[in-house]
Amino acid sequence: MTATIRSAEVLISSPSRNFVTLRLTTEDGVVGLGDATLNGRELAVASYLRDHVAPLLIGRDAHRIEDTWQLLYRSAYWRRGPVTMTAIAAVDMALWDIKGRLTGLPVYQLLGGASRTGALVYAHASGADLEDLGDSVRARLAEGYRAIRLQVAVPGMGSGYGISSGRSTGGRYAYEPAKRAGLAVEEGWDSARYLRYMPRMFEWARAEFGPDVALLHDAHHRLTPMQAARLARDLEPFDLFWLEDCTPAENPEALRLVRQHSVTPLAIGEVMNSIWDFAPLIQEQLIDFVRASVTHTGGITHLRRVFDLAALHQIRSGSHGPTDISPVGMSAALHLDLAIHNFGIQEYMAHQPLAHEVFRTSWTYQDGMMHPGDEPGLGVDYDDDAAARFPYEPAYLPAARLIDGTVHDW
Ligand code: GCO
Ligand code: MG
Repeated sequence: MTATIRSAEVLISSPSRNFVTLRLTTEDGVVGLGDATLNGRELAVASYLRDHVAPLLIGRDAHRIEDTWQLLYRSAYWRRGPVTMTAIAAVDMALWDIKGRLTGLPVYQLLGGASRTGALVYAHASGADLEDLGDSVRARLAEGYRAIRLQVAVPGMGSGYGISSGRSTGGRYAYEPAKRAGLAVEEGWDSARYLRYMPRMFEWARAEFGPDVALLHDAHHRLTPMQAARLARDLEPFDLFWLEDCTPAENPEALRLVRQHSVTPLAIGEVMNSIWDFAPLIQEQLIDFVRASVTHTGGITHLRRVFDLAALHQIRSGSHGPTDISPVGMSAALHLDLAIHNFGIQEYMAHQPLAHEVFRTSWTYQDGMMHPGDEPGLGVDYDDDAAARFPYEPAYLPAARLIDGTVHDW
């Protein structure tokens, strides 16, 4: 049984934001889609795929997922890194999609079948101040979410990470990380004000919304190890589901220090991309959730391996699901969420309606849970006519500067 790959196309479209999609087609016309979107660096992955990977795929058997993964990883010689691992991820997803379509099974069935009825997802709420944030949280609660990430502008700083510009009025699609206007927008940052304000925000949130809703927060890599330890300790009374990226992920020693001072659960990893990055954090029990995306971590094949390693240490999954993961990547994440045993939570930032004109998905949302659907493969179709209406537009992630002008982590 073989399914020979006939073509490998790299599709770039921008329905509200940029997405890079790999489409593999077999000799028999079976199509598989993979997400290759690397926010703000989209064309680098597109070139890697078009110029260096596509020629290797033509004529190969689409059924050989593991073999293709190992070939692309090992034969490039230059290993890991976001561009390489995103390109490999796109191929891997597309091959799982093809296998599903060929067998008539949704990918989660190929991964061992459902371990649960649906995946708990968390939504985003943000605000220019607590009143504005309150509106945003109430809107998410009314939509049925049981887990919500809270971000608020810090008084005196005027902004903060993850806040939409202007009042959100509870709007669903208010915050978008990459900005289309020119080169990187620069935002201000003041760790001292932030550290003073976050415990007040969570104290307010628990008083306002009670103990049951799961609350999350993303510090977005901005704190020193001791600042992160202080924040994790100060937030303990408010029982966070997790504190995300409290320090830059590439420094495991920082997390040792945070662990010495706090039991607030930690999630790390959206900027990492391989099991080798996660292994020390997992094996030393420095994190509670693997915060990675299928799209940037070598696809379903590789991320599953990371989750399996995490399972040995009772660490759970917390897949990245911002708008810069395309509906193809989001769907792949949902199939994995359903299949693995050590599922924790799935981020669902929700794409703009325009994105769904290009990507037709079969996933469903109900009462704070999502299900990938039972269509064969990943369950996503790509509409070329719709995509043609939304050509690529350069967009960049912001930069952050401290009050004295020093560039800081965004
Ligand atoms: C998150 C993330 C994102 C990133 C974005 C960068 O937790 O959802 O931090 O919002 O900033 O994915 O491209
Ligand atoms: Mg994050």
